[in-house]
Amino acid sequence: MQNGIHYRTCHLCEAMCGVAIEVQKGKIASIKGDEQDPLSQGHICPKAVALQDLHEDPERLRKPVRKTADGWQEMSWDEAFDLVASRLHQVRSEHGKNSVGVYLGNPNVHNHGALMTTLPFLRAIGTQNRFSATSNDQLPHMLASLEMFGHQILFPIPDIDNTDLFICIGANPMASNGSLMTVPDIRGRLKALKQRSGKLVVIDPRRTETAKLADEFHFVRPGTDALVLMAMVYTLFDEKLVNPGAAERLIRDVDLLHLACLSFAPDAVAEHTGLSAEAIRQLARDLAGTRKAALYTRMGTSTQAFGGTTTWLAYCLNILTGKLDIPGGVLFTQPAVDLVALGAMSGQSGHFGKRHSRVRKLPEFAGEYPASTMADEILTTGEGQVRAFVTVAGNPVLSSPNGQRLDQALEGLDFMVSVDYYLNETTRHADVILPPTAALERSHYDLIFSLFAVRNVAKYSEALFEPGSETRHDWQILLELAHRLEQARKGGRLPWRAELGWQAFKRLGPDPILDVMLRTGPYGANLGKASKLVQPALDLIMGILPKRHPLQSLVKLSPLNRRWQNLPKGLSLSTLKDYPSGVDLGPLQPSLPDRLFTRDGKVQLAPRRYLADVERLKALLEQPPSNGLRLIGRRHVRSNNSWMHNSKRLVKGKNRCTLMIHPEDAAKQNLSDGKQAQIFSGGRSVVLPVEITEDIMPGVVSIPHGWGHDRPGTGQSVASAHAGASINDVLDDAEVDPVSGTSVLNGQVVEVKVWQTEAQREPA
Ligand SMILES: Nc1nc2c(c(=O)[nH]1)N[C@H]1C(S)=C(S)[C@@H](COP(=O)(O)OP(=O)(O)OC[C@H]3O[C@@H](n4cnc5c(=O)[nH]c(N)nc54)[C@H](O)[C@@H]3O)O[C@H]1N2
Ligand SMILES: Nc1nc2c(c(=O)[nH]1)N[C@H]1C(S)=C(S)[C@@H](COP(=O)(O)OP(=O)(O)OC[C@H]3O[C@@H](n4cnc5c(=O)[nH]c(N)nc54)[C@H](O)[C@@H]3O)O[C@H]1N2
Ligand code: SF4
Ligand SMILES: [Mo]
Repeated sequence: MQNGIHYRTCHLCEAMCGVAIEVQKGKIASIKGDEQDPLSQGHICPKAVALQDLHEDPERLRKPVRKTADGWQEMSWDEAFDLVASRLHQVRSEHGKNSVGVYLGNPNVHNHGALMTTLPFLRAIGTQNRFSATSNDQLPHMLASLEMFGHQILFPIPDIDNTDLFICIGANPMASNGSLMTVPDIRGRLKALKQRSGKLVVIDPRRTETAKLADEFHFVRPGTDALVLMAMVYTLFDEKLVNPGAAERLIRDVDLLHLACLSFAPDAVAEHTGLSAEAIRQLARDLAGTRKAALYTRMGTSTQAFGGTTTWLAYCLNILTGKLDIPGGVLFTQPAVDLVALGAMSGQSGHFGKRHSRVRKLPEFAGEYPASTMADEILTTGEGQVRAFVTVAGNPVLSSPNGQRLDQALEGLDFMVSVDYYLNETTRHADVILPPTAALERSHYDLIFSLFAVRNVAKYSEALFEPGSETRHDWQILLELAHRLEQARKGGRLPWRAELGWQAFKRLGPDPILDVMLRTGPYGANLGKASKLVQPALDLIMGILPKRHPLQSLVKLSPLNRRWQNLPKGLSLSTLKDYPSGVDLGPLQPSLPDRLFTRDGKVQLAPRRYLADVERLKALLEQPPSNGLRLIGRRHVRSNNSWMHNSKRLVKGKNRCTLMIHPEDAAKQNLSDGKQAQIFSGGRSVVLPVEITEDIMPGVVSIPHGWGHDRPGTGQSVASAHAGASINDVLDDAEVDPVSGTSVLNGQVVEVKVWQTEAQREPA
């Protein structure tokens, strides 16, 4: 593009804000919010302008590079693909397919091309040693969705625009812009909540940016939310407030949940949690007594010792009080590309614990082992040891617990390749780095985040800049590697039919597939008058067929789905191109029982694996509340996980990578503001400046994640100049939530002391 305004979706976080990028003479002149975007209506956060920094960053890799004795050397794509495929194949031939490990990072889910080629790529590698950011993140939500609703990506989304009570636990959307709740302009939406006399309640160990807007705020001790939620369940039964409303006939095992909560009266849990018994009872009463209400939990309650059970209980509370599937409560979305229905149709609604990891016997989830055990699988010798590794859009050295151990593990590999455009803490261990095109050089459609949006919307953005002839998209890289690996395994050319498939995808790319998905999706082809004839016949057939017949799901997924007939039809790639700011498909709507994928068509309120965890929760009650300091994480609106710190505009200003500590705890250790503190756990430690604040609960300290850019051999000079330290260098990878296998990133016990330099410790 030479001159003009380009409309697209910002792909940096989950909020899907519409941006208007002004281009002059082939360069970005400005980036503003797109007022016409139906979801974000002009809102953007400070990160949006960094889209330009990312695009123009001279340190962003643009050609494949190989590590040599004389440093990194550029190579051609053909050489790079040959080298990578032959080395991976060699390791696989010598040591078996599980000797290759793969880690998929977060930006993959913001990239429809990469998403469509991940499966063939993983299949071609054939390993069981797969890992991703999921187990450092939303796994407990996926597990609860799978166990309770029968589908791992069917999430109940808070209808924040219509609710009258929003209870936000372990999430800070004012910094994160929401997660498993795509909600641009959370500030505006919370303001609107107040204007209609609604109420915001926040429960968090830190008085966060979101808490500062709350009508009611409670400190909670890290890792004890499950006690609070159990006591709320107890109160509902005790005070006869259970009323699932219309969903009642769809729920099973209410009595089992009742039995499970009996040991958790508010008076029994209060001291452990930091909330008073009366506050807990009142929360339960408010939730039950407000018709339109939504209780929402996220990172702080998911990546902690009771991540699985806490997330389950949060879902239960919404169900017991009749919030599931009602406007203003929590609802399932109906996106234009319905990955939920597509997944179910192809038998991919999810699985858990089908096999266990070699070293620590941790359960797989959706075919992946917990990221916490990545280093074990690389470092522990024996049959099945990981000797070659692939990372795609991930920086696990900074994002997974015990990063330094992972650092060592990656350094000892026989071969490593990273698909990434930065030379960072993880990719510096690679033998070859394959850099994809920049985001503005490719088209964009949010396959995943449309599933979480607080309104149904669809938006397609074309590439803003022509990719250079020497660059490759993520999907091209993954597809090419997959193809070569398949060929290597088969010892030559593939059968012609298979070959034809590869060639077709290579030529066409992901967008024609997206087009087919849109056209055959619930807002797809407009049948016009024909539907008058087709529909009654179809209704008859559907009435006769068993509920779980494949044809049922096919119709539900398709434009024949009656529920959506009053909405605009005829979505395709070309219609979306006519609406560059996106198409509004309306507010979230009730969808039960159609949208349930459980075997008996019911919501499972008390799955066994959660009931089995109740004993562990009881044991927590028997321990005295610990007096060690509990370490938690945090996010800041000008940062994005580990990879946006090379933008000067984002890192400028005061250092945000600090240790937050309450004045009482600081005094005990003689720490003062700005002084360096050392944070210990096991043999691990980091050093950070102290930030004393009353906003954090006594007994709790906080460090943001994604920092620690002082490791040698990286190629991000701005990030290195604002290095900070990595919280994951302190966190123990041995701690996982036993229910789900999720890493415990919040609530581990640490010690904090004044940092004594070597010189101070041993005076000469
Ligand atoms: N202690 C602690 N740890 C955490 C968290 C926490 O709260 N506390 N949060 C966790 C969460 S929620 C997440 S999602 C993870 C994130 O963890 P990861 O996904 O491992 O890491 P990111 O920091 O997102 O790094 C993304 C990488 O992808 C590269 N990249 C960016 N865009 C693209 C692209 O389009 N294509 C390709 N090929 N590469 C790209 C970047 O250069 C960078 O190397 O961190 C987790 N770790
Ligand atoms: N600016 C910015 N935005 C982002 C990201 C980013 O790095 N920066 N990352 C994106 C990603 S990948 C994700 S997954 C989302 C995450 O989005 P959020 O879930 O909103 O993430 P956080 O801001 O980390 O909020 C977690 C909160 O949990 C609290 N907490 C910690 N431990 C506990 C506990 O035991 N109990 C309770 N109740 N609370 C606890 C913390 O104090 C913190 O306020 O954000 C996304 N958006
Ligand atoms: S909140 Fe910021 S980073 Fe997230 S999508 Fe919107 S503009 Fe982009
Ligand atoms: Mo995440």
